[in-house]
Amino acid sequence: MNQDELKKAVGVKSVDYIKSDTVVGLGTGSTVYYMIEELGKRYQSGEIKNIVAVTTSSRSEKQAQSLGIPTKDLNDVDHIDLTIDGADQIDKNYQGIKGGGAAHLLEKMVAINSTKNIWIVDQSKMADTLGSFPLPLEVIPFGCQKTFEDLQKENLKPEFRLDENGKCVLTHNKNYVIDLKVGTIEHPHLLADWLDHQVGIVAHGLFLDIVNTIIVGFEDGPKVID
Ligand code: ABF
Repeated sequence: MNQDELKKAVGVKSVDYIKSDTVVGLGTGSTVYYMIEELGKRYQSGEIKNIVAVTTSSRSEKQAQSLGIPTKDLNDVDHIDLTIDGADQIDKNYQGIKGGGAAHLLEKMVAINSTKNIWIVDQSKMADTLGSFPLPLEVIPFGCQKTFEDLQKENLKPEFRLDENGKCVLTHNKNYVIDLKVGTIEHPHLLADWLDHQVGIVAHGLFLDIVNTIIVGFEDGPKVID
């Protein structure tokens, strides 16, 4: 199986966890794309009924709506039963880095408001320690050079994420993204705590102690880690 087939296999499998009469958080990314596609099929066939989706990006919102899945804003639901999302890297303690798609602020808000979180990944995302995947930060444009310098002083190896025209990538909320290319994150909780206290940083991509179940795509089929 190629990487895309592994993503599809976990995306399809994860829909088994979505029950009728629930509020579902829909993540973002190429693996989640397959999950939403499968959810659309089962919703249209009536196998899954009466769900409402809270999405983490306009991409996922458009895809869900195009399949007839009703969506609501996070403000308009009183809870989310289950969110299914992708991840960029997961370590041996099941902590994760997300935000390669620059959607981690919305993803984190949806995740922390969810009773249960499932991540769906192909096997290449599993690692011993986090950090070989650059850690994304969403930063406020105002004073971003100061924020950048503070990150440099901490030796966190920041780089602004640029688009193909050399302009700063903009998030859903028109903020910038800085990627930290630290190599190895020995102490994710300490780093998360420090980043949480930097005023110009709106959200970092460390998702710690959030996930309940991980579905990993291997050659011989998806494996569920609870
Ligand atoms: C998102 O999807 C992320 O936070 C992460 O960046 C990404 C993983 O995408 P893919 O499934 O395309 O590898 O949820």
